[in-house]
Amino acid sequence: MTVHDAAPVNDVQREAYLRDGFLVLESLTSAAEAASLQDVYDRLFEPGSGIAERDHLELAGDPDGAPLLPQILSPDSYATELRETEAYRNAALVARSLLGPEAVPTGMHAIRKPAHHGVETPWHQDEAYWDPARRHRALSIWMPLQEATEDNGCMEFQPGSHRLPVLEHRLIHPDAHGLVLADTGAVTGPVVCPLQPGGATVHDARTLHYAGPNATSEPRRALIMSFACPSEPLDEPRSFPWQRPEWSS
Ligand SMILES: O=C(O)CCC(=O)C(=O)O
Repeated sequence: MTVHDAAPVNDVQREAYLRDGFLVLESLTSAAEAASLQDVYDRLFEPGSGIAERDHLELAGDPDGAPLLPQILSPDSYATELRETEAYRNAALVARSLLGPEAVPTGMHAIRKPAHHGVETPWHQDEAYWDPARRHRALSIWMPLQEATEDNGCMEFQPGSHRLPVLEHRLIHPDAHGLVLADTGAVTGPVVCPLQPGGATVHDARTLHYAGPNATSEPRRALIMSFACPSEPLDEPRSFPWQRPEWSS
């Protein structure tokens, strides 16, 4: 493990994160721990696993068809093992090191790209999903439970895009829950970030990011751990007309 209590992220890594809006961590936890979470993670996505309807979303496809990009919100409420990990403890240290001591966990989610037909997660900014009337200082730590490659849908980031405002988004599909950037003109030089098991990426709430389709014969499992400082009201609230009405209820 390369993360230590006193210095979870070194100065070079912090500078890179502030400059680029993302960071690759070769070792958030051990490969063994990442692999040990696969079974419990997969069970959550099985029919009848008891996930509440509001927490089991399809991001991309026709909800009546085969899941293309299924997401589970708060998977750690259903499988508390996901919280009792070195990865989560280290993720909190990394988040506090980058955002400051006031950063707190704001939830986990899981996105599983099924073998062969898991589709792309299109370019977007996470903040496009959030309350437009508030200022957000937040990041997400994306940890695959197996190797992540360009073939199975590893993360890609546009360096420096965290300095952009929230750009216009739209729904990927009228019946689905995922957002896509309306115009990908700001994606000028994406950096592809393959990872070995145990590694993770960190990205700012405004960093443009993407993950390709899964063309392999194994599912691509990603656990995303999010952290934020308390949000504050904006003097001039924004409008995000692409959001679904239920997001603000
Ligand atoms: O796992 C994926 O496919 C995309 C993840 C993502 O968009 C995120 O972590 O914000």
